[in-house]
Amino acid sequence: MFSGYSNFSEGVDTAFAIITGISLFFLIGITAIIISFIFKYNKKKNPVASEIEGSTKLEIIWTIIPLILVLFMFWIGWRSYTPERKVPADAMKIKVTAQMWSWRFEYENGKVEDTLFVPVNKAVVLNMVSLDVIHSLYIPAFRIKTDVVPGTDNYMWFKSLVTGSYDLFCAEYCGLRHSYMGTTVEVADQATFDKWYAATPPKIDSTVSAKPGFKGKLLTEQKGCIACHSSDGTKIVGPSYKGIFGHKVTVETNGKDREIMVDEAYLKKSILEANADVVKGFPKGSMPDYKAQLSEQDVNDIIEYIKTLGEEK
Ligand code: HEC
Ligand SMILES: [Cu+2]
Repeated sequence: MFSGYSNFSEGVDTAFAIITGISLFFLIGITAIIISFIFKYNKKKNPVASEIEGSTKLEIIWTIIPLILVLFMFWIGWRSYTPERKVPADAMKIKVTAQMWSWRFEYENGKVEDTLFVPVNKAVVLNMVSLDVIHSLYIPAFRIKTDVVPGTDNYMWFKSLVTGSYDLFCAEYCGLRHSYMGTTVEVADQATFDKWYAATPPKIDSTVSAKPGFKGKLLTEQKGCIACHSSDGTKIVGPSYKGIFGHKVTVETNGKDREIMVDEAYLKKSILEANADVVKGFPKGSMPDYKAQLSEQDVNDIIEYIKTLGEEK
C-alpha cells in the first residue's frame, strides 16, 4: 500500500486522520443533539421552566472521557513526532542556509545548490541556520516543517521514499519577497544522485570568466544580493545597480540628505555598512550586514561588476 513520499508521511497522515475523525464525530454528534433538543425542549411543549439539579455522575463522565480522548490524540501526535527528532547516525548531512529570500544547500563535498538534491531511501539530515529573520523549511509532500531561527541551530531529517520532484517552501512570512523562497526537492535513485554529486560544476569558459565584472556578478548571485538588486534598472527592494556608477545619488546620512558621487569608496561603504548612507526613497535597515560574509577581494569584485553596469548607460 502507498504510505507516502517520506518515512514520516504515514505517521503524520494517521495522526491527522484520527484527530479529524474524532473532531468530526463530535461536531456531527453535538450538532445533532442541539437540533433534537430544540424540538424536544421547545417552549410550546414545555410552557413552564423546570429546575434541573447537577449530576456528579454526568460531570465525572464528561470530564474523564474527553480527558482520555485528548491524551490519546496527544499520544498519537507524539508517537509520530519523536522519531523526527532522532537523527540516524548514518544520515547524509546537508547544511542549509536561509536568507531573505533564498535557500542555500551545501553538501559535504563543497557542492552548493539552491535546489535540494537527495538520493531516494536514504536518511538525510538538514542542519539549518538563518542569516537574518525566522524562516521555516517546509516540504508538504514529506509532511515535515521546521523553523530556522537566527542565532539557533536547528535540524530536520527525513528519508524520501519515491523519486520525483517535490515543492519546498518557506512557511514563515519573512518579508516582501517571502514567496520567492520556493524551490524543489529532487529525489533521484542512488546512481543518478552519485553521478550528480561527483560531477564538478560546468567549467566556465575562460573568455567569459575573463570579462570584467564576471566574478562580481557571480558573487551577487551566490550571496543573495539579486533578491533585492537588479542589473537592468528594475527597482526591487533596493535600487538597481544599473547606471549608478559615476552618477550622483541622494542619500540620507545621520538623518540629513546629501548628494554624493557613486565611486568605489561609496560603493564599498554601501556594501559593508549598508545603513550608514541610505539611498533616498528606500527604507533604512532592509539590507543585511555583509561584513562577515565578504572578503576585501569579494567587495572589490562586486564593485568591478557594478562599474560595468554603470558604463552601459
Ligand atoms: C534584503 C534586501 C537586500 C539585499 C539582500 C542586499 N541589499 Fe543592497 N540595498 C538594499 C536596500 C533597501 C538599499 C537602499 C537603502 C540603503 O542604502 O541602505 C541597498 C543599497 C545598496 C547599495 C547602494 C546603492 C545605491 O544606489 O547607492 C549597494 C552598492 C548595495 N546595496 C549592494 C549590495 C550587495 C553587493 C549585496 C549583496 C552582497 C546587497 N546589496 C544585498 C537591500 C538589499
Ligand atoms: Cu523565508
